[in-house]
Amino acid sequence: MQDLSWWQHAVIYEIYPRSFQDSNGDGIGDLNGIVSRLDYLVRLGVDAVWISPIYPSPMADFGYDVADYCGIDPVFGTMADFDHLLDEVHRRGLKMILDFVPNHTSDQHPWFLESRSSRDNPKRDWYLWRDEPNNWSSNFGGSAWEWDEATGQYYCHSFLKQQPDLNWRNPAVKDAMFDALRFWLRRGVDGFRVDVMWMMIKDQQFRDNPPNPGFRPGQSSNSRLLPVYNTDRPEIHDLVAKMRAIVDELPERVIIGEIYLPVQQLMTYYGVDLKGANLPFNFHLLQCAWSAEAVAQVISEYNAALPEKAWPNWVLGNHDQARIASKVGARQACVAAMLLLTLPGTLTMYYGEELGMVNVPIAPEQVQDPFEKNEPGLGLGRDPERTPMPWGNSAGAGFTTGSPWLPIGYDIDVVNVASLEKDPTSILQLYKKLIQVRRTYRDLVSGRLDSVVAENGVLRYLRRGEQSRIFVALNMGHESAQITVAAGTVLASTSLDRDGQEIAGLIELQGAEGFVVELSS
Ligand code: TEU
Ligand code: CA
Repeated sequence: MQDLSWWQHAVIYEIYPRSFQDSNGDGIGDLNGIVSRLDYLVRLGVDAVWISPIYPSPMADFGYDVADYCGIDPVFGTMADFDHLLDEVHRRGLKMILDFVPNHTSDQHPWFLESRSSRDNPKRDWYLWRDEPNNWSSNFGGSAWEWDEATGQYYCHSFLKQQPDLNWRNPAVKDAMFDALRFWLRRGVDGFRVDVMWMMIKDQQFRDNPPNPGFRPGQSSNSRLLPVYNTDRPEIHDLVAKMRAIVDELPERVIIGEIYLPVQQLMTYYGVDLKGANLPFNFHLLQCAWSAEAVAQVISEYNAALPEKAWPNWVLGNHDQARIASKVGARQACVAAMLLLTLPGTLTMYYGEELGMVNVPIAPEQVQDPFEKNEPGLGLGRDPERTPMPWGNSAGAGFTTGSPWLPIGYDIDVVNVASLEKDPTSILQLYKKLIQVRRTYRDLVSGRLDSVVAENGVLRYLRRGEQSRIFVALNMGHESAQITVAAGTVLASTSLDRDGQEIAGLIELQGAEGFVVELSS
């Protein structure tokens, strides 16, 4: 256990900074706000925070359009505020992971302003300019190519037209971006989550993408084509290895790749000799159906595909995905918590997950997300999962004294930190309990995962290492179900009422009940 890096046994907590805590009443979360809530994160028991982008940005995509990789947007604070936050994070024994957005910049980044100023500008080739567009589409709808009247060419944007894609084949781009990584590493950050890692390099010949035979109306328009030539290109792996080498210039740093790919392709991002991403994000739990069979399948498939010595990781939600409690319901959200916190490797939680926070309905006039604005009415918008963290049940939910940038949930009388911290049987207490159990029983982090079985709506599996053998049973259905358990002691149960019980033999699990048992032998 001692030889694990911090990031291997970490529970990482994603903070969407606009929505975590506002400190100055402008209705938008900020760095000083995060500082004021760090003690809560310590009580919760997480090990690291990943903060979505805080760099200067016109906010066309709420920070994923970066106008300066080495600064702080005034809406979030100053560089001094950042240094203070980093100190306060480290003083509490926590780690800080920043979001790095290498695929594209803002169209207001000085590099792009230069690039589009003329065809012979030295930075022209820093972006992807073409005389003719191909058929590639933007993730946010429409063509990936935008006509530039002044210079008579098209530029490529995988997302908004305000997010032009960088040309990662240009050595000067690599140098400039690697310098940005080093800037933050030297300031003391502990790692990076790399935005759309699998999209960074495109086909050199810009070949057209083939149609997607699986496309169905109602899906985003980008799904009409298979992203064969603009994502997951073979050249990406050299680039990821180079980024990893830079992060490894300092000890104990981590690089996490945001990658939405099938399991086999995902695994290639660990790199040759595991010299790629430390953690290619595993999003397979948030894409599968919520049934014992489907989850058993995902766990087994991922476990089997993991390269030798590659470190696993699991995710239940993020700022682009419907909240887990909305997908599976309040009771199953507790089962999901137990599932996540008993799986091997590094875990990532999304802020509010520990409260059972749900998606908040967004009225048309409240929409902020450009994805929803571009492709309205398909349920693609991401505002519902980005609403303010409810700290209390006052008007601004303890999030702001002003008017929040997105509406606050209608359920905050019940779903708020202050109330849930007082309630001994709340989902928040369950999260705290499970995180503590994971800290105590390190075999839950690094032990083997096997005997994964789905039966009668119950998912069960074993975790075992040198110190312990731990049995997990999760009733993913609504009906009660019987299971047989070898003799052991309950370490945690979703209803928080079996803890410490000695059990053996035939046990009745209520609907949506789960428990973690340390087996006696
Ligand atoms: O997301 C990439 C990505 O794949 C998403 O666009 C996803 O497909 C979509 O949100 C539907 O779920 C990253 C960031 O996480 C996202 O917030 C940014 O908008 C995007 O990149 C562009 O930087
Ligand atoms: Ca603010």
